[in-house]
Amino acid sequence: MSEEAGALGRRGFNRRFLAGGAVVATSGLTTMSTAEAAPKPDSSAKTARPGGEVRHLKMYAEKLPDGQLGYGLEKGKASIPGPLIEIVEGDTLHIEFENLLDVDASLHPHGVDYDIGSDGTRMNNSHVEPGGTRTYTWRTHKPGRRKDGTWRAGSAGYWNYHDHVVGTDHGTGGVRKGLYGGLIVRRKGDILPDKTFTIVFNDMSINNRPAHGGPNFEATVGDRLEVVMITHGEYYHTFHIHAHRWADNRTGILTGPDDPSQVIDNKITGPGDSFGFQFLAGEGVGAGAWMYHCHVQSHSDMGMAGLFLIAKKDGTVPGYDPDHDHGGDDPGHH
Ligand SMILES: [Cu+2]
Repeated sequence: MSEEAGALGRRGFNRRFLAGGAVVATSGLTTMSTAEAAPKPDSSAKTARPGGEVRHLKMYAEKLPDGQLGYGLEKGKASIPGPLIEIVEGDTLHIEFENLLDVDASLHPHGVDYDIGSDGTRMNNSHVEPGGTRTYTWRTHKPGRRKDGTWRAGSAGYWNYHDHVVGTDHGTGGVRKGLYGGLIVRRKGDILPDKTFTIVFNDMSINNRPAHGGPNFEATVGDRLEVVMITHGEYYHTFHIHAHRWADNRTGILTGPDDPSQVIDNKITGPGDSFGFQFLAGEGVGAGAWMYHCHVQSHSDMGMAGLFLIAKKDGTVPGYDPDHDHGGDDPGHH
């Protein structure tokens, strides 16, 4: 799709595999996924289609020009984070994974259902040798009542995938060098965002960028934004956004006036964690260069910060001073 090429050149945007099957920029058109009627009569938001489809995807692991490692949907187009994968409860996803590295690699998911052969570890011989290909199958299920009467959670959630083989049997070297990405499993009827951003605190970096080079994310006031927040590496962090809040539940959106979820703007997160949420850009506060950062003070001082550049309708961002923006601006660095 034409959006792909543009997305690759823009920092902070990673391509994603949409629930609807199309691959577009993360900044792209959620209208391309199959939307169905909104769940509430007074809602105009687009919502997730019913699950139950079988999808196919090709993924590659390869070395990036700077020596880091990435996953991509096409050869030569790997990124850090890897492509955002988005499916709906009930879907099955077959990923034909080709390893273009000169070492063993794999794809290991969190949150979804899979047979042992799709575990992506050396323990059960589900990794891929250099030059090799393997199809990993991820399944998902809807919530429902078990035979014993207990309630079984559905697969919906903000999850992640990563290598589990490079460097050590835990993929420590692969994760450190960038082999990770976001995985969203939606529930039928979930509200779809205008834009999704994947933010990964990996050791002391954000998305494996240099210190003080955290990615900035561009949006316009009123956009429905979605964050997939993942943590990897050695440290615990706290994720904070300025002037915006979210509900600490599955979606970040309160289900109604009686939803008991705590509304927060700061959340502790440790290695292997992932969560996500949606919010309206500039709601009640307007356009601006709104910071996000790790709130461990020494970590933010060491450069774990970036900006949501939320523009007015005319495209300007009040308070944005590029000279004071230590964010890495290099479009060539994915
Ligand atoms: Cu931190």
